[in-house]
Amino acid sequence: MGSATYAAKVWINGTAVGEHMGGHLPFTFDITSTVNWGEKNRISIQIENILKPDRVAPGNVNGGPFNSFPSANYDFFPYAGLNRPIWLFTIPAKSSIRDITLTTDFENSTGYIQVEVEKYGNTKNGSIILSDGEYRIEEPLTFSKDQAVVTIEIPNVKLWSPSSPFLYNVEVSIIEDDSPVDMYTMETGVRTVSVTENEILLNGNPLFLKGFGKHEDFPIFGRGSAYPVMVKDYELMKWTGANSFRTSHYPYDEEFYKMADREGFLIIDETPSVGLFFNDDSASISLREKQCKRYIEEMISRDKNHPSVIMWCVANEPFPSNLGAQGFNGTSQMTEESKIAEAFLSGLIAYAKELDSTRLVTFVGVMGGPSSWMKSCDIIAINRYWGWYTNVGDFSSALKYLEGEMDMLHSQLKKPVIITEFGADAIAGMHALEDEIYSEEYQTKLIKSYLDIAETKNYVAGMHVWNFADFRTGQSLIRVGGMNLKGVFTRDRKPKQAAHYLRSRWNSEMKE
Ligand code: GCB
Repeated sequence: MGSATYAAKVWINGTAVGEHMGGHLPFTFDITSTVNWGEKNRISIQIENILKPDRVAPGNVNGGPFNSFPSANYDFFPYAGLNRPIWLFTIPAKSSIRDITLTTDFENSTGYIQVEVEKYGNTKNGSIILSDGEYRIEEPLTFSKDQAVVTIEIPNVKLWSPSSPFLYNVEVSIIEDDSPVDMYTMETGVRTVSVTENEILLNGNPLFLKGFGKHEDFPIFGRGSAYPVMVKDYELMKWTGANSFRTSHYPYDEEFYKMADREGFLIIDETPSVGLFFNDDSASISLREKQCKRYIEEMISRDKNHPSVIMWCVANEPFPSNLGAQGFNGTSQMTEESKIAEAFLSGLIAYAKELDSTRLVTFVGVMGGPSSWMKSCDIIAINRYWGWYTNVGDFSSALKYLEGEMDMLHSQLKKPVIITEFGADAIAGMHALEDEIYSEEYQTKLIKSYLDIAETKNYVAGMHVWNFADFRTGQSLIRVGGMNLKGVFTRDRKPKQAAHYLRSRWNSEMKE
C-alpha cells in the first residue's frame, strides 16, 4: 500500500494479514496463505485517523501552538485514508530479489556504482547489466548467504546533476539453472554529495538550492496521487528557475522522485515527523521516538536509490514548550526538556546516518528554537518568518534580526545555512502601494529582501520559499477560508506576482 494515514488493518477473506502505523510511506503484507487462488477474494482495509498527542505527526495536544480545527499540531489539513495506489503483486516462490542498494562515486573520469543485492531462496548467482544506450557492462553476482555486492566501473562516466541529469539503466537478475528467476530494473545517476563549513558540494562543486517547500495538495481532492498535477508542478518549478524542493512535511508519492531523477531536481526528503514536542510523559515521548525511527527506516528504504535525493530531513520544527517565552531570537536555557529533545533529535540524525552514510542529514529548526539542538545536523536548516509572524510590516527591523541571527548561527555551528522556509501570505489579486500585509507586493518584497541578504552571505547554501502553492489547513483566525496563502502560485497553480519575480531572478542565475 502506498500510504494509509494513520493506523491500518488489512484482512483477506476475513483473515487478518497485518497492521501498520503512520502515513505517507508504503508497506507490504504477505497474503499467500490467505488468498483463494483462481477465485474471487475480498480485501478489507480499515483506516483509523484519530489525532493523538503520542502519534507522529501529533494532534489534540494540550496547549499546542496551533489553535485550529481539526486540532492537528501542524499547519496543514490532516487528510487521511488511502491516498496512494494499492498494488497486488506476486514474486517467484523459489527465489526472489528482496532489496537493492545503489551507492555511487567517481574519481577523475571513472564512475563507480556499488550494487548491493539481497535475496530470498537458494539461488547462488545472478547478474547486473548497466547500460546507457551507447554501451553495456555486465557483471556476475555471487551470493554469500543472501547477499552479493559488486562495484561496477564506468569509464568516461557521465555524472548526474540538475543541468545534466544523466541516468544509467541498471538491471539486476538472479539466476537458477541458467535461467533468470527474478529481475528488477531501475535508473540511477552517478553523483556525490558532501559538505564543508560554508557549502554543499555536488560532485565536488558548490551547489545552491533554489526552490520551495511544497505540499501534496490540490483543490477538489485534497491530497492524493495526482500525476497530471505533479507534472504541472515540475513544469512550474522549472518555469521559476528552481532546482530543488523539500517534501514538506512527509515523503511524497514515489513518482515525484522518479520524475526528479529525470528532470534534474534536487530533493530534501522529509519524514512525517512534524510538530514534535518534548514536555509530556516519557512513555509518550518514547512512543513518538519509535515512530520517528520507523519513518526514517521506511523513507530511506523506499527512496535510497534516487540520485535526486541529496538530504534526509528527520523532522520539521520540533519545538520547546517555552518557545513563546524565549522570544524569537534563538536564545535558550538548557532545561531538562531541552536535554531530552537534544538527545531525541541527535538520535534520529545518528539513526539516519547509520542507515545511509552517503547523504546529508538534518532537521528543520523552528524560529526561536535552541541552536544547540542542531549540533549534530550536517547543515543548518531553519524556517524564518521575520517580517511576518514577528516585526510584521516593519521590514527594516525584521531584516536586521534575520541577518544577525543567520550570522550568529553560522558562527556558532560552523555549517552551511539553508533557509528552508520564508514567505508571507498573499491574497491573489490584492495589491498595495505601501508595505501592506496580504498584498502580492508585500509577499514579493519579503521574498526579494531575504534573497538579497542571502546573496551577501558566503555560508548560505540554499533558499526555499514557503510555499510553492497555497494549501489547505485547519481552520483558525490566521487561516482565512482554512487556507495558508503563502504560495507563490494559487492552490490551482496560477502565478502571483512573486512567482514572476522568482522567474526573472532565478533564471538569470546559474542552475547549480
Ligand atoms: C512553519 C511550518 C509550516 C507552516 C508555516 C506557516 O514554520 O513549518 O508548516 O505552514 O510555518 O506558514 O506558518
